[in-house]
Amino acid sequence: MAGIDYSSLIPNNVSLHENRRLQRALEDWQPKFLEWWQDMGPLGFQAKETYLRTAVSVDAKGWAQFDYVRMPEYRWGIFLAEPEPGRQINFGDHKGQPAWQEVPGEYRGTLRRLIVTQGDTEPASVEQQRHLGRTCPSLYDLRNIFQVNVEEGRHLWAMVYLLDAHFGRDGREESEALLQRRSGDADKPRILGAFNEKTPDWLSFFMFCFFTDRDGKYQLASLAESGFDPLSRTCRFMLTEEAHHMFVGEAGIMRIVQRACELMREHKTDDLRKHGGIDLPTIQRYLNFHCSVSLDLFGSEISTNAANFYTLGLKGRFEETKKTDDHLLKQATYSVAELDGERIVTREEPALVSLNERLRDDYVADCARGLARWNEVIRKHGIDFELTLPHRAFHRAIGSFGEVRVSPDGRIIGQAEWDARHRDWLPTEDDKEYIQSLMRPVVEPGRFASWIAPPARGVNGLPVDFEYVRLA
Ligand code: BYC
Repeated sequence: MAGIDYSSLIPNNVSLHENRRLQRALEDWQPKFLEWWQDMGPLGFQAKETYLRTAVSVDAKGWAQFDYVRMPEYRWGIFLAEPEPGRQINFGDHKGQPAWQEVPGEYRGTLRRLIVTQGDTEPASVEQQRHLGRTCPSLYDLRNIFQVNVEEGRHLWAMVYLLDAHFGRDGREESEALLQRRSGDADKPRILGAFNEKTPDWLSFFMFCFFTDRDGKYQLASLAESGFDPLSRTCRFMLTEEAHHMFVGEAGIMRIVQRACELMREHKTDDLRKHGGIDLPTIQRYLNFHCSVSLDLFGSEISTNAANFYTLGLKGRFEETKKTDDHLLKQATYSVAELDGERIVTREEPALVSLNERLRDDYVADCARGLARWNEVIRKHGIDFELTLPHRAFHRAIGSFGEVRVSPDGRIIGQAEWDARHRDWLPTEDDKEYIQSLMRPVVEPGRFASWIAPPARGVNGLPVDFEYVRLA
C-alpha cells in the first residue's frame, strides 16, 4: 500500500515516523480496522458530516479540537500521557524499581492478556451500538453517540499500539483477533459477558454509558498504575476521554428522569406510557440489569489472578499512590461479601486476593453518587420515588453469587420467588416492546423525542439546536 502520512493521518506522540517496524504493523492493520469500522461501526451514517472532537496532541489545546468530519475519515490517533520523569513501580514485589519501558519477558503472557481483555471491550461496544443512530432522540444525542463510538475506536488503536509496539508477532496476531471477534456471536464472542449483551435502544445505551463505561474508568485507572509505563501512560490519556462517555450516560438518564417527572406532574399520573414517557419503575428495572452485568466485569470476589497482577506490578488499585499502606498487601485483609449457606455475610479475607472486590467497592460508591444526582431531580419535582442500586449479589453470573438467586435488596431467595418476582426487577418483554416503540428518530435541530428532556447546554459552547450532524 502507498503508506500512511503518519503525522496528519495518525496524530501521535509516539514518534511513529521514526519506527519502521511499528509503521509496517500499523500499515497492515489500518485497512482491516477501516473494513471492520465499515462493517460493524454506526450503520447508515458513514458519509454524514458530524461535529466531533478529535485529539491531535495531549496538551490542553490539542486534545479537544472540534470540527465536522465523516467518521471513516476520523483521525484515530495514538496518544500516551506525558512521561513522568523517574517514575517508579509503586506496588507489589518490584515496588521502588524504575518503571519498565519494555515488557519484562517473564510477564509477557499475563500482560498481553490484560491488554487484550481491555482492547476487546472497545470494538465490542461499537458493535453493540451499531444500529442506534437510526433511532436517535435528537441530533445532539446522535452526535454524542458517534463521539463515543469514534473514541472507543481510538481506544482500540491505543491497545493495538501497545500490542504491535511491544509484543512482536504475538501482538500482531492479537491485534487482528480484536477485529475478528464479534459482540454476541455464538462462535467468536467478545471476551467479557457484558460486551455480548445487546444494546437495542437508547435507554440501554445511556445505562451502558453510565454503568459499563464506569467499569472502564475503574479498570483503566488500575491499569494506569501499572509498572509497565507505556500501558500506564496510554490508560492515563484514555481516562480523559472516558469521562465524556460517563457524562453522556449520566446526563442521558437524568434527562429521561427529568422528562418522566415533568409528565407525571403535568398529567397527574404514574402511567406515563399513555403520554410517551418512560416511567420511573421501568428506569429502575433497566438500571438493575445494567448495574448487575457491569458488576460482573470486575471478576470473582476472590481472585488469584488479581493477586498476581498486583504482586507482579502489572495492575494496581484505584488511586494506588494516594493510599498510605505498604503497597504490598501481604499481611493486610479486606472485608468481602460472601455466601454462607442461605445468608450473605461479610468476612475478612487476604487483601491480595480481594482486589477485584475492592475495586468493585470503589465503583459502587461512584455509581451511588450518580444515582443521588438523579434522585435529586425526582425530589425537586416533589415526587415520592427513589432510584436505588441493586444489591451487589443480585442477578450475578460471575463470582460467589453466580449460582444463587438474590433479590435486589439482597435476600437469598428460592427459584419460586424468583420466577414470581423477576418481572418486577428486570426489564420485561413488555418493557422492551414499549421502549422499542418509542425509538423513532428525531433529527430536526433542537427537537427532542417525547421521552427525554433537552440538555441544559450544547456541545463546545454551541446552542442546543446546532446542526450537530449534517444529514442532508
Ligand atoms: N465475563 O479470576 P477471575 C471498558 C473470567 S470496560 C466473562 O475472577 P480476573 C469499556 C476471567 O477472564 C473495562 N469472563 O477474573 C467500557 C478468568 O478467565 P481465565 C475492561 C469473565 O482475571 C465500555 C476467569 O473468569 N477492562 O473499558 O481476576 C465501553 C476467572 O476470573 C468475566 C478490563 O476488564 C466476565 N465478566 O478479573 C468500552 C481490564 N470476569 O483466566 C470499554 C482488564 C471474569 O480463567 N481485565 N472472567 O481464563 C482484567 O483486569 C481482568 O481480566 C478482569 C477479570 C477484571 C476482567
